[in-house]
Amino acid sequence: MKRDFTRREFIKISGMGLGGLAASGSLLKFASDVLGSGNASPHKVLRTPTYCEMCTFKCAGWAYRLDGKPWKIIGNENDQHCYGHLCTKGSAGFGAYDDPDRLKTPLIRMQERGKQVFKEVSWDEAFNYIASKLKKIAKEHGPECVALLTHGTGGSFFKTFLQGYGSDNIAAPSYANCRGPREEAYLLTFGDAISTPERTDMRNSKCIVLIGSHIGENTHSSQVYEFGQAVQRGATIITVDPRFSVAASKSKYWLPIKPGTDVALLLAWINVIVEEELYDKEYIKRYAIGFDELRKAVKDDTPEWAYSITTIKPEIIRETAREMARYLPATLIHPGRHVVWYGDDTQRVRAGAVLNALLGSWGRKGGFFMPVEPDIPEYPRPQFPKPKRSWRDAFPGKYELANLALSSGICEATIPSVSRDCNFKGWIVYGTNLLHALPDRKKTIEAIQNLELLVVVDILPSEISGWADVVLPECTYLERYDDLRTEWGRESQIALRMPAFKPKYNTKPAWWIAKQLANKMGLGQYFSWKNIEEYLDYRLKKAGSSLREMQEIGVKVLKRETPLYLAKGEEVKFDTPSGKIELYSQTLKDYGFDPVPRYAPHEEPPKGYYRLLYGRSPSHSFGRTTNNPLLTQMDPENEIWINTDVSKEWGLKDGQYLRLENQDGVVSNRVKVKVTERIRTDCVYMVHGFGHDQKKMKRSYMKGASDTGLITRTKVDPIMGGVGMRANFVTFSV
Ligand SMILES: Nc1nc2c(c(=O)[nH]1)N[C@H]1C(S)=C(S)[C@@H](COP(=O)(O)OP(=O)(O)OC[C@H]3O[C@@H](n4cnc5c(=O)[nH]c(N)nc54)[C@H](O)[C@@H]3O)O[C@H]1N2
Ligand SMILES: Nc1nc2c(c(=O)[nH]1)N[C@H]1C(S)=C(S)[C@@H](COP(=O)(O)OP(=O)(O)OC[C@H]3O[C@@H](n4cnc5c(=O)[nH]c(N)nc54)[C@H](O)[C@@H]3O)O[C@H]1N2
Ligand code: SF4
Ligand SMILES: [Mo]
Repeated sequence: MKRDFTRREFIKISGMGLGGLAASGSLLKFASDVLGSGNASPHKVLRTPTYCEMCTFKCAGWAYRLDGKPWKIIGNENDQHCYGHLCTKGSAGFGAYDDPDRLKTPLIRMQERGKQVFKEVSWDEAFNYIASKLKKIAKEHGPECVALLTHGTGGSFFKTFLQGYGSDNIAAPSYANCRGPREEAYLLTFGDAISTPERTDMRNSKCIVLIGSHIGENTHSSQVYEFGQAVQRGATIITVDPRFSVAASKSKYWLPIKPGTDVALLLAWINVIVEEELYDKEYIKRYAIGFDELRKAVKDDTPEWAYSITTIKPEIIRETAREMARYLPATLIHPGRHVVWYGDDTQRVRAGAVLNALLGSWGRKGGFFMPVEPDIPEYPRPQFPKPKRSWRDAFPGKYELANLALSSGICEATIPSVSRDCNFKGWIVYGTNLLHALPDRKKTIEAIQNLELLVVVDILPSEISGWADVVLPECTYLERYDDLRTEWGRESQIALRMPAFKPKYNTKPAWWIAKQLANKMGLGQYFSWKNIEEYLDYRLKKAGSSLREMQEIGVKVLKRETPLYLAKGEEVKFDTPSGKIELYSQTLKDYGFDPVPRYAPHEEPPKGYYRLLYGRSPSHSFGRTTNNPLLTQMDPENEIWINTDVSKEWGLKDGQYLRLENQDGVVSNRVKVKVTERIRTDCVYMVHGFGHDQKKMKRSYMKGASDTGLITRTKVDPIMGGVGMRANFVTFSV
């Protein structure tokens, strides 16, 4: 197949030189200048609104066709997820559309699971197969024994399907394996979550503290954009990271902390701010409870104490604490995003939340703004049946502070055990490659082997699809409508995704798949709309717009009725049990946890081993883009970062290949060595999303190594079940 872009053309469009951020609006002008406008032009330029699905941040943009062919995708300037700037991956959306390895037609498994022997079937055959299995499971075990594992927009239609069927067991790895502890920590402290996009007011911050968050490599557009604005304004950036990240390179202070010891640093900062009385006294007095208990708890957590644990010098800890206080309340301790590190993650993030409270940054300019979101009624449908059981029943007395279902919990509860009266029998998997997203692959495969039905809805023959009984090929986001984007932010906004192209091959959008399957199951009443246009138009009219208007504008900004920040001296009731910001959490105490975060040491790497750290490439989203024809040209494989001294000790050279072996004897694929001063000597680092072992994804097959494969050990957060994945150590096998 002929591709539509050359590499050079793509790099130009995606603006790689700008730290992963793409240029945008000006290209539009370029288009009309070069091509002429009006009837005289020999070329036809058409644009349709979309929001991006290259990751799940949903930046709104425009997909351009030139003479009917893919041309470029750029950001929508009214969009608060991206401010008109898509990241490199977002600009490469046509690569997903054009990938010749895409799933092309529904498949049913013919031989044992994992052998990948499938027959091509019609949609109707696939639906008949799934419907008969689902009916059997409902009859024999109850509909609650089916779970939906989902990540991505179209998943919402399968949620409706599953709830109509009678199960509420809906989980996303982006909770237990990503940001769950963050949401729970902020709920416990301030009574509200951080969510997506983050309510961080970085564009106005005077001081930003990044604990691990590697913004710039993590390229969520508005986060990078606002961070960039802060850097340009000369805000103080303090980055805590064992690795000299891109963010660290923009920072006034880089604190190369010993991995796993951040709680000690955070407590020492709290100690300095409390003991030197640098906190926002009026704010704390008015809004917070538990200050005296906090002061008592951190009394001995001095910078000198923290030095021996973190390796960060006491004078630097004091200096950075004073710097934070100097700019309060416009100081932001960034809450992080992928926070499942060491199993004490809710407490670590809570220590940051407590620090934010002391600095008075919640609800204040330069700290955290008060987000708003559109309130659009659902399309009318009957009440869902009330499930008799939930995933929680599989874990009596555990993870009671989790507010969402745990993907890892569902996986565990699928493996038969005498202590459970029901195990999961069916999974519907939408847009999540569980063999890369969940650690401990052996366990994931064991769970899968105990299923009576595994349905995978994907665009690519991902590893998880290889284990499916039925594979349903979705069309890419550029070929479909989806539900409205209604995420919160500074403004209340609605964004529309509509097709730029007809679906290629025999692929279909999620809304169609879920609706057809519902009809087959006799659940059509939950999808009573005629087609997606009618569904969207109904909802949009309720919000004072219409499908027609949205097709023109892409993003609708609704009037904001409430202030962005707290007013001076405003009385506020926080949504916590006490109605105040809880520096001391009685809830945690009641559940048997530390009411004020405390430090506990983590296991050290054995001699000759290094802690395995992982993160993001600016030009890939997890493993979902590592087969993208445009992006693989830029970043074809990952590397293992090894400190220069360590490389000398082992006689390793930059650019050579080796294998990694973890503490349990698991050996990785071959991976290229990057010798660098930019990482400590006690750890190594790699980008997640490489090392695919799915032959059908030709460009990514066996390219680089998989961090997931090496993560056989986890540390589960006892508070909410988040799965800490940085508990693994590797050595080199040359
Ligand atoms: N080892 C390790 N594990 C991790 C992480 C890590 O860094 N290291 N990161 C964690 C984090 S932060 C998160 S959020 C999770 C994310 O992990 P996942 O939830 O698995 O997310 P992705 O990898 O983005 O999902 C990929 C799947 O969605 C498919 N897909 C892409 N677009 C579409 C579409 O439009 N429709 C459908 N139906 N499918 C589509 C892709 O082909 C791919 O199979 O992983 C977590 N797990
Ligand atoms: N380009 C791109 N951008 C993305 C994504 C993507 O796939 N690609 N995924 C998105 C998603 S869903 C998420 S959740 C985010 C994840 O991105 P973030 O939330 O920003 O990153 P983390 O995975 O928490 O952290 C990675 C960093 O933590 C450092 N680190 C490792 N161990 C420690 C430690 O013990 N202490 C400290 N202080 N630092 C440590 C690593 O060196 C690395 O720099 O990125 C989002 N943005
Ligand atoms: S951050 Fe990038 S990949 Fe993610 S939605 Fe935005 S443009 Fe797309
Ligand atoms: Mo994530």
